Amino acid sequence: MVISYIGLGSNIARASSSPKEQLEIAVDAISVHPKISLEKISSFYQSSPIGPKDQPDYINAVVKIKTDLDAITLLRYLQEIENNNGRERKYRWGPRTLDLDILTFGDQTIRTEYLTVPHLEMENRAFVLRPLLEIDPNFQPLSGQSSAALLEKCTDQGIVKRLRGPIV
Ligand code: A4P
Ligand code: MG
Repeated sequence: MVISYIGLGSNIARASSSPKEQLEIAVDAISVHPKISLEKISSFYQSSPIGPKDQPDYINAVVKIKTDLDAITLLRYLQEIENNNGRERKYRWGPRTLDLDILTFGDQTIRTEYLTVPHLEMENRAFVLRPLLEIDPNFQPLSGQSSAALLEKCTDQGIVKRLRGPIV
């Protein structure tokens, strides 16, 4: 069993699902996999877009799972959930109905064409750090810097609201 953290994000609605509902659907889909056990879900956070600014605010969250899957199989499953929820890949860091990123996978370092773990940007992003530290205050940043120092560096990233997470 490996512990993995997954980052969730959405900033465009799909049919009748708001970004918040898209995240709830994704959490459900992650939790029903027979080889995934959902351990923790953070609150949902509203954040300004990082990257191109001409897109709506995001809703972000982080979940902690335990799994028997290997990393690439987990990635494929997450991509299947994205695709089932109307994900289109138009341009890097552009708006999306659903984005699921593997932040960490046990203590593994993976650098392949399809998968980079730990996620390269995770320690620079308040929308990852805030929910991650909410569910695991003792999380040790892999860069060796303190989580407080990392958060301090991204205070200007406009986390504007904290929404209640899904009821589980
Ligand atoms: N890939 C490599 N490593 C991973 C990983 N650890 N987890 C590959 C998931 N996928 C990984 O991803 C492109 C390819 O990355 C995949 O085919 C997979 O093989 P994508 O989801 O299609 O494209 P993307 O999301 O546009 O690229 P990227 O680099 O994953 O973007 P990010 O880093 O996810 O950033 N602002 C706010 N406030 N909140 C957000 O959630 N998200 C982004 C997207 C930009 N700005 C944001 C937010
Ligand atoms: Mg992504």
